[in-house]
Amino acid sequence: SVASEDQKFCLREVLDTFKLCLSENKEVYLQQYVTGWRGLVKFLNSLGSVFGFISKDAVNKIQILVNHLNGENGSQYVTIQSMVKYELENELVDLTKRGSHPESGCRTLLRLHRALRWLELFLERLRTSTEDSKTSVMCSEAYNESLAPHHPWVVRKAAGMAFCVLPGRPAFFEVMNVGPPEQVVAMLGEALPLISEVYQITEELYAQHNLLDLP
Ligand code: 1PX
Repeated sequence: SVASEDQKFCLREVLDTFKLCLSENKEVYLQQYVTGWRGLVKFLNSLGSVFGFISKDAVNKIQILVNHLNGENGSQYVTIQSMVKYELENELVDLTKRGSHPESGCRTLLRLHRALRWLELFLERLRTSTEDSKTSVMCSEAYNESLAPHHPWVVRKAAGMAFCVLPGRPAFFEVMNVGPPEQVVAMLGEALPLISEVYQITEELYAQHNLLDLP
């Protein structure tokens, strides 16, 4: 039935939401960015409870951004660009050490932004992988090149342990629910340039404002 198809998880739809993030003049809509992350978390949850500590942190950060979006200054949070401008002009960001703004949109989004780089690297490896490639290896390589340098030892250790129980490539492709492997590869080929663009635009914005190391 239509209803049961609705509930079926499909990664294509999740990755499509990142397409909707980009405005005509290449700004990034926060609402769509958050929606994209919600879908990814749903996917992560479907992989099992071992990933609970990861999705819990992601949900936490998503919720902080949603609160900003729904807050009384929500109109300042329409795009990542407007958020950065608003929070900086109003001194709502802890720039050098943690202080009175531990939940700024800027520092919170930075964590998801780094995780988006992990996603980009992991999906690119999946796209170019062969039948006997190991998801755990692709995942940890992507992690080491993106998030790991920002995480303390204990988090890196826990992440490494979780990666070890990732399903193998065939089962992983199944859960993605996109179709046969050729279709997964094609879908990734279409989705990746957009994820990459959202990442690059955010990266440049943060670099311009010296926000890449926010505590
Ligand atoms: C087909 C592929 C789709 C896969 C979708 C998977 C979505 C993954 C979502 C990961 C979101 C991770 C957000 C992490 C943010 C973060 O870096 N937080 C740390 C710093 O925050 P703080 O507020 O303290 O400055 C925080 O310490 C994090 C703790 C949790 C552990 C984070 C490990 C991240 C591993 C990412 C790889 C996910 C592996 C999924 C396997 C498919």
